[in-house]
Amino acid sequence: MNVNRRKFVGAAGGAALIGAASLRPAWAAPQYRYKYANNLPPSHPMNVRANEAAKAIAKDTDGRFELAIFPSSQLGSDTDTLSQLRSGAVEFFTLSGLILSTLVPASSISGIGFAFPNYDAVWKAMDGDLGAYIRKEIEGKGLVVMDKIWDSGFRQVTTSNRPINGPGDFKDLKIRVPVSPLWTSMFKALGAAPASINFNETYSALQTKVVDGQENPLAIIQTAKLYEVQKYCSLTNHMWDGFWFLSNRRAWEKLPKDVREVVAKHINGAAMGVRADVLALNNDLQSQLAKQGLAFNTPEPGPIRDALRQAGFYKEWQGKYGDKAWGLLEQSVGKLS
Ligand code: X2X
Repeated sequence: MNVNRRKFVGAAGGAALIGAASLRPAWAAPQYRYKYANNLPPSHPMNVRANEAAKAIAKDTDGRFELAIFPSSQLGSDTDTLSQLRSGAVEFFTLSGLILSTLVPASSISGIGFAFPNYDAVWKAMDGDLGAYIRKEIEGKGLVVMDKIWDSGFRQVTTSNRPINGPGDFKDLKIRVPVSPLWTSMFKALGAAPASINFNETYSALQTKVVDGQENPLAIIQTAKLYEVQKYCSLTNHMWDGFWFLSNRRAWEKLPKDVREVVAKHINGAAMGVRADVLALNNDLQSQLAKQGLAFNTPEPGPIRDALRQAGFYKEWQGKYGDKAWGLLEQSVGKLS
């Protein structure tokens, strides 16, 4: 009896030294269950890669941390979800830097029209000094942001009534844009009539002809089935867009350091997966979307860009962002205005 008892105490004492985590039975509920909200359908690489990350995080934290994913704006529009993120009702959210600019003005600079000629320039800026500057501004507003921005892609214009062959075709076009001053400003500068509408209301706004057009990367036009309610797709590549993976600060700081490291590692890993997936999709989807009924054309970007310049678009936004931020952008892409 005595021997057994001593053995038992010894074993338990030893286990206690190893730490509570390793004593967690496999069936125990997660200690942390954090909600991750986003605006895209489950089939978009964003959600495919987030699901992979969630599995890897559960495994590497021995089930202590669960990433509960809510795609398709299930928890609310982007505008609502940003408020919920700030209050802590939602712990994680991926949001376009352009929409985030309603809180962090500098974060829309990556969406300046025709700023990035290609992906090399995008990653040089966003994984480099410009991205670091924007992340600092985001942290300054009390949010936590992961290092690697998730790719959305270069954006293309779709409409139900006409192709865009040159800047003149934007005249009075009723086009849905996300809720962001930069987007509105850019399409006004092109002579269009932009309407700010959250993504979760975009399909129905197109279907009911509240607006005639919208603009998004092909991977979103495909996965959100926007081709069902649009006829033309003009490959304007007029701006690049990406999603910052954001966290509520209190929720993030509540996590033990080892859990934080595992989460950050797999979230940044997912970002790199999304970049590869979106690149492949945006290259491959044109023929599929053409079969689904979209009529494609490729306008010259030069005249559209000139129209922006003549409208004073670049000068205006350079003034808003200030010379420091503008200089960091031009460091990656060359002179813009
Ligand atoms: O709202 C959009 O168009 C989308 C899905 O591209 C963004 O999140 C900016």
